[in-house]
Amino acid sequence: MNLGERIAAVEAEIAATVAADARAVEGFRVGMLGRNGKVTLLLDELRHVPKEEKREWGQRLNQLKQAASARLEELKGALASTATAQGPEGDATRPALTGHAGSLHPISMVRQRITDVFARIGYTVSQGPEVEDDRHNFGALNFPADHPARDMQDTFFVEGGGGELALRTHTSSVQVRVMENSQPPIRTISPGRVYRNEAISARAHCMFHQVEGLYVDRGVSFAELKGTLEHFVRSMFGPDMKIRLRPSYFPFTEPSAEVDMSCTICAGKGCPVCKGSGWVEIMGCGMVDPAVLTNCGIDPEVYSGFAFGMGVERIAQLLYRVPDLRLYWENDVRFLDQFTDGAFRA
Ligand code: 2U9
Repeated sequence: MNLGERIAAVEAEIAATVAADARAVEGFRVGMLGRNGKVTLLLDELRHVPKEEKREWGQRLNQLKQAASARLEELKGALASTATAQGPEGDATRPALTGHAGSLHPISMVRQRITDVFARIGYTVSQGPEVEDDRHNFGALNFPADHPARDMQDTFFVEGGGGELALRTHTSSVQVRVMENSQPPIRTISPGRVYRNEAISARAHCMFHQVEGLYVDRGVSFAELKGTLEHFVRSMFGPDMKIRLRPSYFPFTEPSAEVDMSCTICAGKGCPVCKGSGWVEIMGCGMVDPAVLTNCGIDPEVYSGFAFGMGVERIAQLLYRVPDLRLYWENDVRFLDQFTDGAFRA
């Protein structure tokens, strides 16, 4: 390499140098400007340059020395500001930076609260697969072969599953598995994600979270179902809440009911949210159909049971007045931060 190329190589090295700590900065200083540093050695070469070229090379080498000195100051400056911001080498009295620690998603928070209410009254928590077979999602739960839920338009079928495998449309499938594998008394809830082939809007999503509950034992009654749900609603929303049950239909429960509670916005007086009725719908429930018990290996002559199901997004919406379901999954910190103690604002 001639002198010009060597100068260019050292210039490039100076520009590319970074230093993570004080040792690296000192290494740069010694390696470039020390007695045997690259810049110093190049400056020495000026002695061997022909007289008529000395002025030109002298200028270039001086520029190189200035570049090395300027970079050294930059590296020192960068190190000083990081130390002040982060470490004890800087200002040790500064409060520690809390950073972006994040926080639980509101749906996780509400799912946990729901789970806690039932855990305190003796319910276990059951989990199961999100990709389910036809028997656990539909067949054992009394869905007839031509039920619309089994249609491609309502359910996401898994490619290659031969029409047998689908994303679960409810977590009742988990409770079928519990009943298949154990005998009463059974008291369990199954929280989890479920999927339905819906157009996404303010009121519907193709994925949401459910908590379903199941209680099977000798002599379980509808009155106990109502008492349990009243306890749940009062634990979640406050001791003055009332519930009412309206007759409904589900393939897996008989009789079945929709559960309403006092409107959280107007406390039952009537407002736009409850459309003037004073009631808002929060969940469904019913007595487990004897055919479902039989399908799952439990004798309906000996045992009876109740079941209920709710959407976690719906419960969170009523707790926090969330106007649009899509907000939950957009990951906009302006929305999420309202459920934290300011974790994202650190
Ligand atoms: C078994 C037998 C019966 C669970 C039940 C409902 C009523 C219900 C909906 C509420 C809103 C689903 O999330 S939602 O769209 N659920 O209305 N779920 S009874 O019944 C069962 C569960 C398991 C073995």
